[in-house]
Amino acid sequence: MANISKRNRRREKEINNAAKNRRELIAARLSRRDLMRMGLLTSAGYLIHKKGLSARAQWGGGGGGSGECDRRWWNGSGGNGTPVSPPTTPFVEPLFIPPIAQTVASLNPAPTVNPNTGAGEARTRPHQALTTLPPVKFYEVHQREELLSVHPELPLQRLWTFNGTVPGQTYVARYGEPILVRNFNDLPNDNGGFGLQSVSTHLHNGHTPSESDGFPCDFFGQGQWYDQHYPNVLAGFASSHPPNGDINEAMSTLWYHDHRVDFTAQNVYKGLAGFYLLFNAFDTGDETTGFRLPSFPNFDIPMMFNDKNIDPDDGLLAFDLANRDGILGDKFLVNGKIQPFFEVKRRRYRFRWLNGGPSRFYRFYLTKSNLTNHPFWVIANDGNLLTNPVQTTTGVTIAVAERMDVIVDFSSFAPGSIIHLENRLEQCDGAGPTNNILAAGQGNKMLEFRVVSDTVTDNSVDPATNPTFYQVPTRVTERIRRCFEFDRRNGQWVINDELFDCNDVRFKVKRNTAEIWELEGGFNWSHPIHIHFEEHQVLKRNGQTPTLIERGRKDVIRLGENDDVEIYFRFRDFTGRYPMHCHNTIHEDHAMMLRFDIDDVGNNNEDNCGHH
Ligand SMILES: [Cu+2]
Repeated sequence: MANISKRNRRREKEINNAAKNRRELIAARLSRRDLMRMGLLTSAGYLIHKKGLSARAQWGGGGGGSGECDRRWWNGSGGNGTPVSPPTTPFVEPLFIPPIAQTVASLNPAPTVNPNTGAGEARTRPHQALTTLPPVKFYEVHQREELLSVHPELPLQRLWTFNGTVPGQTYVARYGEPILVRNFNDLPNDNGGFGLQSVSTHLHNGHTPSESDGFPCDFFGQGQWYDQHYPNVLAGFASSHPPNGDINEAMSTLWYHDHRVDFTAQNVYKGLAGFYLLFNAFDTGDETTGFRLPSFPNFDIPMMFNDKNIDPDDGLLAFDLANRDGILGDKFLVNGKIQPFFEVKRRRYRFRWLNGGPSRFYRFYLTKSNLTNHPFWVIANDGNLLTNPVQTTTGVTIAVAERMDVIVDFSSFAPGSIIHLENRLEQCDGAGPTNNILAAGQGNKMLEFRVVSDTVTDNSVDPATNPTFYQVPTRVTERIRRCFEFDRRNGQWVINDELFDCNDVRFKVKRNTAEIWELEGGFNWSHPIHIHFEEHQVLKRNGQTPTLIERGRKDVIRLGENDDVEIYFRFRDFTGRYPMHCHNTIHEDHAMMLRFDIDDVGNNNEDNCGHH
């Protein structure tokens, strides 16, 4: 920073001032729609620059595609005028492992089928399956503020937590064991700069009845609570595969996160996310049984990745509402800590990698100290276990909300070896990655693995022996084909030209039927699209058979520039409302999402393929 010219210093000041002004708007809890109404946004969706809101507009620059990253300093670390975060020393703190959620003996008042509004419950619809799939475990979770450290060289942060930690407590669930979570909103009156004290908690990838799904418009306020019933059943249990469901629909790495309409990005950025792991008789959590995957919790480690910005003035987490394209941070967090280290023994580990957002795409490599790649095995994507492990020496890409379970074997390393988990995917702004792969050592180092000398046994399966996990579920003829274009209109984000509206049922799916959807991406933007309730199979990507990693089941589909993807679904067992949305949480809030309902009639809306 020694050779920065005076002009650059002035520019840096402008960026900081503009960011400060924007933060005041954010602290006022104005949504994008409020800003539009107040005339503070241009028709293209940028904040007006007259009042010193948009550093980007003043400069006239802005990150846009490859080559622009060289100019990143001009636009701030995250592009779009975000100030550069203060420096922090990497790899000084151990990886934080979120605690396992503990049950309570009972809940008082006892859960009821109908919403217990008299006692403060915010649910609006009765439970569909509380009596047929009665919960055998009960949890009580309080969403509350906690002062937490993201790095020892930064002040404590006022984060929003589930029971006190970021990520929140990890649920360890089993198929055949329904649970009920009583979720309290105990968030404080002062939001500390950003975040809305109104929440809806979604269990991402759950085959969950609608009223417990965490639909974005099922939000609830401070002092209220909401009972969420997670049946932990395999899809098809009450339809195609009675009574236990289709084993080939088994899931393993789920996560939960806030999904409050219009405010998801802020609330998740503030900390409201955690893991939910599902085990069964095959994926047992014990490496001597079933598929013999590395034992939980010692050798089976969930890792949530986030990139965030820190205000250089006060060292506190900064959220930039104006950054409508998507927020890129210049600080990289694993399980809530900036660049931690993790000591590993000389054996195999299962890592459950989750891109927690808000907007960045990653491509992860394991970089050895001689700058060569350590190969690893991908055993699961977000649709969970693949048919067979897939080895990679060229990394693995993870879009927001995607998960990749990998097996890494450290047995060939000498004690004292250092390996870095490195993101080498170049991305200059929220629009999406450039798809340039940076050279080893030139990317973002997320985490440092330190190999320790302890002797250790390893009873886990060797992926090189090509074990078989689940088959891709068999298909039935689809009832209908629907088509969706994901695009940008007037600075907002639309699906088939429309913004999200809680009450607008865009189409109805007939329960227990199959559908094929065609999803089409727009020019110059990447969108990780998530559809709630049932996993899909990717039939075709741009007319081609998808890769081995994408071929099985998925719950997030990556739509790159002008991509055309065909996916297949069944919608079984439960009814109600669900969303499809972009999981770049900034796009989602502004308002690339739609509502569809599952009922026993269905309709044929949005089937006008090729005529948008
Ligand atoms: Cu998007």
